[in-house]
Amino acid sequence: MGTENSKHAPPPSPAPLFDRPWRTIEWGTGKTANLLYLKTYKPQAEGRQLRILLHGPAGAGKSSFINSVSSALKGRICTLALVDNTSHDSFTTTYLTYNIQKDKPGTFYPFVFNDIRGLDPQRGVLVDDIELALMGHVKEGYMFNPGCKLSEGNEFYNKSPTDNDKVHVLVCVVPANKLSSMNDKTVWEIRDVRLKASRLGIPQVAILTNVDQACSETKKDLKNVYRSRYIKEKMEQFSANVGIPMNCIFPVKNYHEEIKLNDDTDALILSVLRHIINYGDDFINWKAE
Ligand SMILES: Nc1nc2c(ncn2[C@@H]2O[C@H](COP(=O)(O)OP(=O)(O)OP(=O)(O)O)[C@@H](O)[C@H]2O)c(=O)[nH]1
Ligand SMILES: [Mg+2]
Repeated sequence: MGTENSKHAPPPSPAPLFDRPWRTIEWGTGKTANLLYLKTYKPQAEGRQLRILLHGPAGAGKSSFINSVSSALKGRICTLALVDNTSHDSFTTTYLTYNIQKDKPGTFYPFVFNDIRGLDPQRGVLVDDIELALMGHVKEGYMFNPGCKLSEGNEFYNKSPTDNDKVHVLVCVVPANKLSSMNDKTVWEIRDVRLKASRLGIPQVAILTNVDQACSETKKDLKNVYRSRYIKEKMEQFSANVGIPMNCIFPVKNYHEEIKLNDDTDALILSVLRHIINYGDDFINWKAE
């Protein structure tokens, strides 16, 4: 009878964690090498800066990522970009550039972040406006209008963008814990933005936030993030849906409730940031050739 039952028993579910991480990073104090690299990074051409544009669904953690990067670089929790805890419309509505100050007053990192209104099936940023931002046509302080694209006659339309106004890396931010329930229109728009950026030659990276919410093993210990079967599946699913290759997709846990830094959280954020900077640097050097 035992044999009869076992014939119909479902196959055992795979263990939530792989035996070994499928991607390696330096955890804990191993972040020091990345920190040094980022603190000393300088684009080859004098006066150049890298512009990194974050986009993605409303509430995905775009503003929190800017704060997490700034915190990891400064060595203390920072709240540069305003974050909201209620999930309705996009909280960020305006096009704003975030500069991160270096240790010495008046000095800044040569990379900046742009925060943008979130994608949303009803009241989200228009894909056409994201394309204008990629090309450097959107001026600082523009309040996105979900009903109508920024027109050339508008005072916030930058008619002659400089190289520094243009975007050098596009980062798509999506929450790992809500990927399965993401609206079809949003997935389609992410793909559309990707195609538009590709036509401009702009490198693209995706960040999967909220890995702590998506996987309990990762919540217990962030070092499990590259051992988590679930997180890897989510990354593969996102890659298949929007076409971004796996080596350009990175899981992240943002600082969201902490008042003190954590070495592992920093290590993951700084390793992602180093990849973003490298992709952007390759792009500006390629454009300069
Ligand atoms: N647990 C957890 N919460 C996060 C993480 N990232 C962001 N959050 C929380 O998610 C909520 C939304 O984060 P925001 O950074 O405001 O998201 P956003 O993409 O800027 O949202 P909009 O500006 O509204 O489009 C906030 O309550 C954050 O604290 C994360 O990695 N883990
Ligand atoms: Mg925001």
